Amino acid sequence: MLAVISRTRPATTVLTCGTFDLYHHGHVRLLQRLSEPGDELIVGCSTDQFNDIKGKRCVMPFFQRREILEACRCVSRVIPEETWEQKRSDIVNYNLSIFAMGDDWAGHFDDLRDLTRVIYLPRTKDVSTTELKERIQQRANTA
Ligand code: C2G
Repeated sequence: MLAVISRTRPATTVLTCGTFDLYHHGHVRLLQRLSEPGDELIVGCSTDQFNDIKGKRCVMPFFQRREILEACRCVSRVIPEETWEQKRSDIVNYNLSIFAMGDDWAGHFDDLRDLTRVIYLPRTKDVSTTELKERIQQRANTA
């Protein structure tokens, strides 16, 4: 017999955004934590053009970073992040309950609080894409 799931409360949808270059366990832990409060976790992945605007030099192109995020069990959907401003329309279009980032962005997106809940989670210590790049460079220099 088919079980009918009646949802008594509206779905909780969470959005976070990032570059997610050289995907590491800091990214994994953030996304796992963000998938807990909600029914759906949407990840805005910065396009290569937007990274140029952000002044970020990426190792992996957008399509690879997107593919990795889409393969994560805790991620429901990946959307391209193309501008700083698009968050406001994303919040409305996806009917978001929560916008969340790691606390290295604490305060940066408080202006979105008129539209939705904004939270900042503690970053995972001792790992970053920049640090990984340096470690790879050191290995290359000593190889
Ligand atoms: N992060 C984390 N722990 C780490 C490293 C990163 O929790 N050790 C989190 C960051 O706080 C961020 C997310 O992982 O919330 C993605 O980090 P980046 O790829 O560095 O994202 P960034 O380039 O800062 O882009 O519009 C927002 C921007 O797109 C953010």
